[in-house]
Amino acid sequence: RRERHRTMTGTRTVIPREIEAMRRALELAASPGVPLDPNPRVGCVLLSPDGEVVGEGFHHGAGTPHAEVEALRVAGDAARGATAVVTLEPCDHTGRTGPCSRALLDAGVARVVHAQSDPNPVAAGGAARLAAAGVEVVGGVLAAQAEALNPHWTFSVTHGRPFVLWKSASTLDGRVAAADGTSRWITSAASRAEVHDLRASVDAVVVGLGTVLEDDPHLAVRRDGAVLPREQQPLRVVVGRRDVPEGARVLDGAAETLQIRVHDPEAVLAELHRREVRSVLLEGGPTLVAAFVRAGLVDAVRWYVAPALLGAGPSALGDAGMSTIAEALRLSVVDVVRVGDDVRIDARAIRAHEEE
Ligand code: AOF
Ligand code: ZN
Repeated sequence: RRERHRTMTGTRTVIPREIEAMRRALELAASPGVPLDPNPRVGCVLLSPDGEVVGEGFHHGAGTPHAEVEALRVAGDAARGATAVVTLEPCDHTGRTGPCSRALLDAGVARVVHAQSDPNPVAAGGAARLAAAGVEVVGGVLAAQAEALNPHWTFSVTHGRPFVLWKSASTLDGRVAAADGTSRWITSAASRAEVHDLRASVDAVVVGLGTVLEDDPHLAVRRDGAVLPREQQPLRVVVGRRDVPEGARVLDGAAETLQIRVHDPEAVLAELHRREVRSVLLEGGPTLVAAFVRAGLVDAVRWYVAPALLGAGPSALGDAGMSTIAEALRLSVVDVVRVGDDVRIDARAIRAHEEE
């Protein structure tokens, strides 16, 4: 069975052996223990002209060799005339390391089969460079699987800002605290434990200064009661002009903390993008979240609903500039799950251009 895939230069055929190698490259890219960092997960398999695997490699994180370079090192002379099967279009730039396009050419690789095209404007162009040098290039093979390995990275290099996930927890009647301000333990222990995994899955956790002043949150990731090591913690970000009070728990050194002294969400995200933050978890409060919603900068929502009623008390979202039902921010539900006694809802924002 021969599968056809679109390339930059028309349609070319990919042999089953190459698809199999791409599956292996995807597996390599997803190797456990690879830290989530500013760079994508990438895997590479080198096939000799008769289809033997002569080298394998994957990227271990920013500053280390790219997947292709790893595989070329393993293959040595066997790379001459080989086919490189790689989950991301080879890069064409000198960043923390050199261009993979050049490394593949120098090694005498004859053919490149890649999955996702590199959406990073800084690094892209490898396919064109290789094709211009006479290498056969086929792109788009299992591209959706490759993209799914790096959703936040793909989003952020495509949009020039981090992916924004807003997390909240409320009673069934939408209260995030009681009228007297008490808000601890609205949701069950199971939901609260999950929030730590959610934090561990992003590069930064963002709150407004008001939330720091009112709730004094720690914002560090804990597992089984123990705070994870500092280098595994997402960046804690406090947005607001006034100083964070001395003794606030976010200043305790368990994780790095950054204060951004502007209110404009665009400026906040621009600063985080500059620091190569690919994803942020927005954890309140209502004023900061309202500013993000107003600016169209909430991409997804994770909500825990506790089966409780309060009847009074604040809601999760402040005035986001919507005064009539037609202006509501509409979400599309991705997943609904029971967690302990609570219901967890995952939804993503529907952008104007996605509506019929
Ligand atoms: C590849 N193979 O294994 C990876 C690529 O800072 P640098 O030099 O590591 O470059 C990072 C960019 O290079 C990254 O954003 C992405 O566009 C590309 N990563 N490219 O050919 C790899 N990790
Ligand atoms: Zn590279």
